[in-house]
Amino acid sequence: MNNTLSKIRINQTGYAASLPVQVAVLAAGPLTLSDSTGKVIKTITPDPLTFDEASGDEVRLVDLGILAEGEYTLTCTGSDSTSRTIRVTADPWQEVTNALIKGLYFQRCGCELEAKYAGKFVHPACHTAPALGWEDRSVKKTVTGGWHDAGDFGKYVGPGAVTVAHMLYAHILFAKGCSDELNIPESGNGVPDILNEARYELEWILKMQREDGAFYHKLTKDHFADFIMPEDDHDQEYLMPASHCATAAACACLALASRVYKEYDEVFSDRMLNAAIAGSAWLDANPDFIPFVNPDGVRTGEYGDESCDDELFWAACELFASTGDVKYRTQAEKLFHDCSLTDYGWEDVSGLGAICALFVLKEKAGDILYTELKDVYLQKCKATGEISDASGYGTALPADGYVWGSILPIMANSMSMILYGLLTGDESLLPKALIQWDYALGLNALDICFVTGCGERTVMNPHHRPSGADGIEEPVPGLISGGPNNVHNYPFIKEKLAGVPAAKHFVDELPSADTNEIAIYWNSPAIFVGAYFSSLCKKN
Ligand code: 9MR
Ligand code: ZN
Repeated sequence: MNNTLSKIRINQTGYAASLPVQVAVLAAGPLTLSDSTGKVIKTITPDPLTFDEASGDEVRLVDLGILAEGEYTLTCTGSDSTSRTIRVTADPWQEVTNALIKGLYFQRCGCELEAKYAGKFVHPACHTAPALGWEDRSVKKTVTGGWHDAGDFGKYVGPGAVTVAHMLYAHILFAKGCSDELNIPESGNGVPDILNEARYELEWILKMQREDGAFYHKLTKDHFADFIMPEDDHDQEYLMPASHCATAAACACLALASRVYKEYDEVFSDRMLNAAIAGSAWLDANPDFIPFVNPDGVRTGEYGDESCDDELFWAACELFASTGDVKYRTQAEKLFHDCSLTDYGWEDVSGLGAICALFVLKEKAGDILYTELKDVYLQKCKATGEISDASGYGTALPADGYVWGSILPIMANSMSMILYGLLTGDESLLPKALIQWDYALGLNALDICFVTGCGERTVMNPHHRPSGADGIEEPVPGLISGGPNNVHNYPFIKEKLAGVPAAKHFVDELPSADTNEIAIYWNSPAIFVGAYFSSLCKKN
């Protein structure tokens, strides 16, 4: 990677001819924009640089407006003269959106990744041995399939459920931006590939249900593997204890999926709805919430959660939408006031319930879940826009918000701003929603494109076992790095990055799971955002 950071930060995958071209500039001089013939078409009088707390940079955001298709040069004249090429095309982001969806194919467990789909990133089937119950070793079950969660080979129900939900809602709301064929084994079967890929996880989630309706929290070994290929990881996998949060998230996701797949496969759709209803009955019969903690001797991802109310809220909304049974609406109404409504990640899924209420149930949701919820929701979306305004780079994250996987709240805030526009018809937050997408692809304090295989300066050494172990220089493509984190770091990162500001607390180094891991549920909100902006770029 070229190590000199340009003073002009851009979306490295290009810009759309129908949407504002926004860049960040770290140099004070006047700007000129010239077209491919060298003719200056715009001169911009500079606003002063402002101090950006998250990065420590003096920076200004520049909106170049809507530009016709073509290649431009943006030059900052003056003592610190600098320039950068800007490419504008009609539909620039379908490729990266497709890559992000295909990234999940590369996470498939339990099957061979064949050259005709995986190119050079092939590997034989992995993790095919039966799993044992952690608590009851007499339980022996074949639970193959699903996606590896992240840089590790674990498979976790809650994170899998939110990943699938982001993909299904992208399909429901912006099908035009996520309907391409992706060259996966199911391609051409008459079902959109985004749904084919999500089904790979759904089939696994179904296998994670116990006979009494509860869902096991996760399927992992007792420790993380070394940096080996998945097919070389032969240690025993265990079905870890069931949990309330995993059960509620699985119910929600399966109830949602039962509606989406109905037109393609009614039997599969019914299986999912029945599983969701059985899971919900288990939750009703076991109302005392017990947070999941790793059993003694288990060191894989915990995905613990202090509350399940958000999972229960989401499940109630989806079950009401799929069954029409008002008991679920009553449950959701009771829970809604305690929900954030604008979080969409594994820990707080209440935003997915809000999407269900606002975009699926609509008036059917009634006064509380529609009218009242919409008011609260829209106010929160607006506040997200204010966070973006306060950042020198337009990033919708406060300086103290750079947590492990900061890409998630950034993409989540973009989702909220997009949905605000859809609900109100007011497009004032759209440029800010777009800056978050630009952030992921290079408009940031690190001048880095966080999606592997894309952009001029891209992540090369993600914390991802196959990328580290396959002997291929480039990482597996289409995976998004968690990005800067200065809240919860490994000691060696703390030491190495002492004094480095939050938005730059990142190293593109394989051992740094805390800043540079990839995860399925970081890919998926980016898929949602990418599918939306790609849908806007389609002519009809
Ligand atoms: O995404 C999780 C993040 O929010 C937590 O702070 C972090 C530390 O507990 O764990 C992250 O999740 C990891 C999981 O535990 C195991 N698989 C890889 C995940 C991504 O780093
Ligand atoms: Zn595997």
